[in-house]
Amino acid sequence: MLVAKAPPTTNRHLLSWVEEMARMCKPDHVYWCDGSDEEAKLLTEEAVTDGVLIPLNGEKRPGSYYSRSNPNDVARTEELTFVCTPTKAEAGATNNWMDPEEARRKLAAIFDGAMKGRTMYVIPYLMGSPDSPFAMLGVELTDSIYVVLNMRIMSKIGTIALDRLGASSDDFNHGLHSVADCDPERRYITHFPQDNTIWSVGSGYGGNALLGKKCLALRIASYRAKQEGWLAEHMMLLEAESPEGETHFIAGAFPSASGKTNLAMLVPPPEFAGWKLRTIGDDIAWMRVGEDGRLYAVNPEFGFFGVAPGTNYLTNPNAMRMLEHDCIFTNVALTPDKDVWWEGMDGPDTDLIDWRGKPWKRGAKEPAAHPNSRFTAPMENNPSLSRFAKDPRGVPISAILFGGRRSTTVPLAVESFNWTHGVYLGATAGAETTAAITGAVGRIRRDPMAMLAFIGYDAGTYFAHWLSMFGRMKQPPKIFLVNWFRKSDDGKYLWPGYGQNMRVMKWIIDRCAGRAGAMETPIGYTPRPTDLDLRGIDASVDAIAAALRVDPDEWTKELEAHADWFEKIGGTVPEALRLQRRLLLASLKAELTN
Ligand code: OXD
Ligand code: MN
Repeated sequence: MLVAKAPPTTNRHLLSWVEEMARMCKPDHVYWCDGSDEEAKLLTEEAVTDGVLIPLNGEKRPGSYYSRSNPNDVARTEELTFVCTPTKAEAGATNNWMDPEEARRKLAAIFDGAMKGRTMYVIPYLMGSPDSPFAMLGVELTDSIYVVLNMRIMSKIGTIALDRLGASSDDFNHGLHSVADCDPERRYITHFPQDNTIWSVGSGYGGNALLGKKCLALRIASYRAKQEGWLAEHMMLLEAESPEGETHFIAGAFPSASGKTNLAMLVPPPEFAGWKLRTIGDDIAWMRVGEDGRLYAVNPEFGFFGVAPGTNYLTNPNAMRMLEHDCIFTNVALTPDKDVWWEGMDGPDTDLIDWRGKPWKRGAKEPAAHPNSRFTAPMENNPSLSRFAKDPRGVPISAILFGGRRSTTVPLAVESFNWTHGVYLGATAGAETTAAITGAVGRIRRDPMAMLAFIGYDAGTYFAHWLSMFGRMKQPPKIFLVNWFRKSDDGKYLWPGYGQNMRVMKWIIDRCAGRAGAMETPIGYTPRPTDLDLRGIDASVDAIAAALRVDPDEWTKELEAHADWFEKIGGTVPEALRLQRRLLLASLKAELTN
């Protein structure tokens, strides 16, 4: 049993805020987390006693636990996520907006007494390396023991964060979270960028409840980055070392659930023996211009909160090894001997218990694991972790990739002509909607820089900020648009994907080093099949040529759709991007009339 002790800080800003929030939420106890292993052991025991966690098979998954959420609470809820800036214009057309006063009033009514009979856990936490001047501090108050145990994996919690805060600073994110009655009608994820505050109520789901991740490290951080001249982005970070010992660092923005984690843990095919690819991050990158004028990136997280279904020894062997011990699994399926299973794994050999806790017969139509079921894994578990993963200075980025799932139009890889054009490619990137996102399946959802759900302010102003970064850099990274998901007319993927993406990565690296060829097209430089190392690939030349093709008709339509997208964002879209669109359209027209 955890015993509440006196607050381990004299910081009066923190103490008075915690008191004020406790007065509103009325918990029975307030417990300050110190982040120790002893505390984690006691919290885990309590979570098991309360039925929040189920211990998994100690031989098959040592140190690992299983959790099942309320079936109404299985994903981020973008429609209930708000940016509460003083004016609606500051939040822009792509965010839900609520007046800050109104939001506080509305949520205070739900928080009022929401923690009666519960404990309020105070989690001081740090995002970013403790030695880095760029780390960000937050304090999350929550009534969820599941949140505490996940935050412990995803950030550095407890004394380490309080020490960094010190006795007098009020520069910390004020995060308040309660699962309350987990009623979707009373669920709100609200951000107050000007006050460095987050209030989240009614959901225990990771992206809504682990406030250090999407809420702080992306929405609030992107707002701050705009004020301070850096970038907080939804990007994986990868180290690639060639057999000759040349190292490049690559950042890649891809919409949720489109293979970002797999790319961050890529295992090259046998023809690329000697190449070493290592993970720095799988979801978030903070990037600043270094003294040498290059763009340096850090991953502020300490763990991976990834989608389980589809992960297997073929798609992501490093992730499978990472998940062998000391993880938390949420909403996957359970085997009779208390191991985990999800769609995409071999088998199952037996009937299962599904993510709702119901018996599941082999061959049943309904998935056994929820499609958005998750693992939470400590960073050190990853066998491909880069030694630079927690370098406080970050790593210098050679290339930035923007991607998305597009079955047509977007070639396997395009290198931008320049920074402005690269920003344009990112600002107009999109992905086809899948069954996991509400709305018509197969429609293009524009997801600029994969940040649609995470820009903490107006999207047009965000594009202008991206453009302005160019002037701060002496050696800007090259920008590429990639698409692993293009299909043939009969619906087959043209490119094999996964580990084979190494071939595209190598071309990208070689372009950065000025070594590889490319073809100039109206929309950017694309590799010709001969520019790619295709030794041993299991795909036809025709399919690869089709994956690489720029079709002027398709692109004319695409650019027309970009006009609608810019229209939707409104008057803050920078003129440089509007002009860029017209320029690209003019080159396409010229090509079509030739
Ligand atoms: C996401 C995630 O939804 O990383 O993007 O969880
Ligand atoms: Mn993500």
